[in-house]
Amino acid sequence: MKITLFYPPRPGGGGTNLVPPIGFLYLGAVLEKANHQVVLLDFTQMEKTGDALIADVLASDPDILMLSAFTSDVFILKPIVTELKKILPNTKLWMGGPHASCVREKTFLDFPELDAVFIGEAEQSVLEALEFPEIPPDGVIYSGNRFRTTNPRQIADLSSLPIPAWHLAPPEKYRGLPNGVVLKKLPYAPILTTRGCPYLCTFCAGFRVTGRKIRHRPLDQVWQEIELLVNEFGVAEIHIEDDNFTFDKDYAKEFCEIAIKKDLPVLFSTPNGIRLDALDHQLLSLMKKAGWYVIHCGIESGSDKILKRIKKATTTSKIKNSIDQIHSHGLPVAAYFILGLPGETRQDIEKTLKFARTSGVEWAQFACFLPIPGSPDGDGFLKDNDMVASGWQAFHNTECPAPPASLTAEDLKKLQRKAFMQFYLRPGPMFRTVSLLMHKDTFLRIVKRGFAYLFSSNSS
Ligand code: B12
Repeated sequence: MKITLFYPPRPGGGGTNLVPPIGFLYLGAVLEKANHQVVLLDFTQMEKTGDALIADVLASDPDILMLSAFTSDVFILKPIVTELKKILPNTKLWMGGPHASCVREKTFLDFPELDAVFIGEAEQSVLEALEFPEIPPDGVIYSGNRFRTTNPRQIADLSSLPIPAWHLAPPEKYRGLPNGVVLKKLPYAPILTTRGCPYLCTFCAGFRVTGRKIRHRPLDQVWQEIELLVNEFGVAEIHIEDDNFTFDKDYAKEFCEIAIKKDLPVLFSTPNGIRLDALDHQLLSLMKKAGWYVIHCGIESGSDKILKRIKKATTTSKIKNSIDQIHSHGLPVAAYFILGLPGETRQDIEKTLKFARTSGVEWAQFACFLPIPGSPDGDGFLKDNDMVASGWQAFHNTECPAPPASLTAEDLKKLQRKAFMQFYLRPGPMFRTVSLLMHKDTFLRIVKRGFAYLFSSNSS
């Protein structure tokens, strides 16, 4: 069969991360192994819309068009899918990925044109659906509400998966805005070493895709992929995008020991953020020797009351100790904070701003809370807000769709601007930023992202 993997465009940039679509590269690999003809059209990095986009899809002449979307992509994807159904009436339209996994059967409310919706990891279910087209596999809903079970699928044994089909998305093409606050070398490539996270953070819906149980890829397979990326694709920096890379410290330590032994010309980063309480001196020392040059972490809030409410399972004093521990290894810290979490007051947010400045972190990113469907906090918001009717536009990642009761979206945007200004308009962060700006690629990336976060709206 001819299968086209389709990732929608993100017009306007809007601070979005342009990262090779890891999930599609896994799907591409299993489909090619089963002798299907696969084309990947990743419009996030092609900057094509309208007729040019449609022409590319038509040229790929698919039997099945596989669509992937974050919730933030839905408002852009809706009219495209309507158009594609008109011009490709005989092509099957399947959707999977974060949005479909989070809203499940409700995906059809926005996309009645779809033939099937896949929930969770889909490497096995796509093969089953191709082999037995009449019977919906577990974790798949066919149009007309036909399904066997709707529990998300997860691959129990990650060693059964092939190396992702990197030839479909050569890292050299991804030079836009990568994930993470800082990046040293291009080209970079994201990889997964584990899937799943057992923590219960109320703002996160990752478990809807990859579940609560951590599964590990065998390290020899992970290193086979890294060697392919470095030797065949010239990758200079590897981004581990796991849900929780350091959950199993022994595994993370062994990863680093192999890196030190192999000594490839490549740097490492975990731009998704790792849990600070998962670190110890031995692991940090190994990470530094292996090629980590910064530690990204999700701190989220500087208020203990809020950390408790979001079930982050840590405290500000533990976080501060971990930051000091990281610094004792000569590594800088890049921290992610969320502003406007449910129940927050202006005072709580001010605590976060202050913690960002006083905790000693070198880099900080402040995002407005997003009520992600499928997460406990998101489901609360969606009960009272009909997003299908309003078209999901408010989920664009530069918007503040769900400010806490005591604040407006505009208040939150102002606090976000204040957070960036107060943090970066200080000698240390300013010096670090200027040093980064000396590099042309980095300059353009940072200016673009800064503008997107501070000033853009999704209509830009
Ligand atoms: C790495 C990551 C990213 C990376 C890279 C993602 C990429 N290009 O692949 C980057 C940095 C780009 C990213 C960005 C964002 N992310 Co993110 N991200 C993740 C993370 C931690 C892991 C993704 C991953 O690799 N999963 C594992 C792979 C195997 O899964 P997958 O890519 O989804 O693909 C599998 C299935 O979904 C399925 N599948 C996917 N597509 C399709 C299509 C078809 C047809 C079929 C059949 C199957 C299928 O099969 C694949 C193989 O099993 C997840 C958490 C998670 N556990 O998923 C959050 C997650 C997906 N991200 C999330 C969010 C909110 C965001 C941002 C909006 C954050 C922000 N505010 O900016 C942005 C959105 C993108 C943008 N506009 O910039 C949410 C998504 C919720 C939602 N409903 O949309 C998640 C679930 C985390 C959370 N906090 O809840 N993210």
